[in-house]
This record gives sequence, structure tokens and C-alpha cells, in this order.
Amino acid sequence: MRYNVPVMDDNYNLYKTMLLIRRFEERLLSEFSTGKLVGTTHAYIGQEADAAGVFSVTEPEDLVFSNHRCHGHFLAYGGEPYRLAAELMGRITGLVGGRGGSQHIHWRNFYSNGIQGGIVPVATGMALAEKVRATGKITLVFIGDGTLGEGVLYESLNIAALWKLPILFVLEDNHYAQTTPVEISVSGTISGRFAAFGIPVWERETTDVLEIKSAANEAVHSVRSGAGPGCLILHTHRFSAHSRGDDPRSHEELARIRQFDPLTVHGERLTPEACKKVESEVVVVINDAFVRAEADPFPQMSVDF
Ligand SMILES: Cc1ncc(C[n+]2csc(CCOP(=O)(O)OP(=O)(O)O)c2C)c(N)n1
Ligand SMILES: [Mg+2]
Repeated sequence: MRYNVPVMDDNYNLYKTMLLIRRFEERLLSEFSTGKLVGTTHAYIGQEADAAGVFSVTEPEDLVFSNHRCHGHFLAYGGEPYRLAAELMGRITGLVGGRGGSQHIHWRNFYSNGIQGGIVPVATGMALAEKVRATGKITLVFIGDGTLGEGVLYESLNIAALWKLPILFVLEDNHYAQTTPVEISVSGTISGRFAAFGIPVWERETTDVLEIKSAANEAVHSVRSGAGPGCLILHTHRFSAHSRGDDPRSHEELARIRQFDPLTVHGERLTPEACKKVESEVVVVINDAFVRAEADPFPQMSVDF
């Protein structure tokens, strides 16, 4: 079912997924500087444990709605790095024919959209459709702390709770919305926003993929059991700039959050030999993805939209 990411049922494969995301994003940022990629991009570096932990406990047929920072979610979902690289390079072999770029991708049951909060009511409606059809699939929608300011989120929470929809809201709090710290943009508590609608919350402040996996497992199980929506709040850290250069944080702050590197935290559970083996496997996949993508043709441009 999945392409390059094996089922994440052990420490080795959880680490491999996180390293795949890290190396993909690093390559992406370096390719941008050479002008080979189009549009913009938002790297997931630092937050890899969230995606790996969550997708290690979902089913391949579950529905996923992501946002502007979608590459890590897509790769942990099992998406092919080559198709993603081709999309970022605007090639016809890209996930959506080279027309979506970094933020607007689709493959199987995975969708992303760059408008903050815009995809939340869509995800809620899709969760309703799955409930009506009794497919047993759950829907996941990823949002950031900065998206708590979007009113449409609360309309969706209300309907999801009232109609007991099988949807899990995954809130990744990386403490910033572009350059705005969460402290000056979110009143009260994040969990309180969901609790106000009677939605149960699982909340973790960690970059340990095993802790995230455990919390995600409980949340996913609750939603799949028919109990209604759930919310998984993951407090994390973004190591790279918001997009490609906008970062007001001090060197001291960046050095402080680096101590929470999920690869270091989880890598200590593997032998040095195993870490090297993962590295060598991932390097081949990433290189192959970008080299193949670059050789592919651009789509024909047409004025007939
Ligand atoms: C409706 C809307 N307003 C503004 C933007 C520009 N924008 C893109 S990402 C972003 C910050 C998002 O912050 P957060 O939700 O915390 O996600 P993060 O970038 O931290 O992952 C902004 C303001 C947008 N994409 N959509
Ligand atoms: Mg944020």
C-alpha cells in the first residue's frame, strides 16, 4: 500500500520515516537556493516525530487533510518522495501534474491546502460522508497553533461534536504562526478551545516519537470506536524558518530547541550501525527522487482553464 515507508511497527522504521522527512526537507531547501524549484515551501524539520507517531497508528485507507507544511505528513502517510519532488519542480509527473506545488497536493486519500483553516470544514464534511457510508475510516486534519484564529475551525468543531463525526483534529503547536509567538495570539488554553465543544483532548509536550505514538493510538482508537471527534495536541519545535528565510528567533532560542531534536531522542534507541544503515538507505531514496524528478518534462501550458 505504502511506497517507501514500511509499516512503522518498530524503532528502526520509525527512525527511518523521520530521517526520510528530514533529508527530503534539507534537500528541498538546498535545491531552492539553486532556483530549481518553483513557488514557496514550508519545511517540517524538527516536527518529524509528530507525523511518524500519528501515521504509525492509522490505517492506509483513512482520510488525511494537511496544510501548508504538508511534506512530512505526506511522506509518513507513505507517499512517494519522487512524486513529491516532481510536484515541487513543477513537472508533469508530480502528484497533481506539477500545478499544485508545495502546498496543494493530492494522492489517494491525502489532500493538502495552503489556506489556513480552509480545509477543516472540507475534512469535517468528508468525515460525515464516511460516517453516513459506514466505511469505518476516520479522517485526520492537521492544523497549527496559528490556525486557532480562524473562525471556520469553530464552526467545524461544533458540527463534528454535535454529529459525533469520526474526525481527529491534530494540532501541532510549534509556538509560532510565521513570526508571531503563540503567547500573543492565543488566549486561554489550546485544549480549552476543544473542550468547550465537549471534544476529548490528548495533549503531549514532547518530541519523543514513542510518546506521540502512544497518545495518537489512544486518540485514533477513540475516534474509530464511534465516540465522536477527538483532538491530539502536540507541542513541538520547528527548527527551520517559517518558509524560506523568515525567522525572527535568536541563535540562543534555536540552540535551545535543537536539544529536542526527535532524531537524537529516538536515535539513542538504535545502535550506531543501525543509524548508519538507515542513513545510507534514505540517501539513495532522496537522491533518486530529486534526480529523476529533474529529468522529467514540464506540463504543456494551456490558456483554456
Ligand atoms: C487564511 C490565511 N491567512 C494567512 C496565510 C499565510 N500563512 C501561511 S502559514 C501561516 C502561519 C501558520 O501558522 P500555524 O498555523 O501555527 O502553522 P505553522 O506554520 O506554524 O506550521 C500564515 C499566516 C494563509 N496561508 N492563510
Ligand atoms: Mg505554528
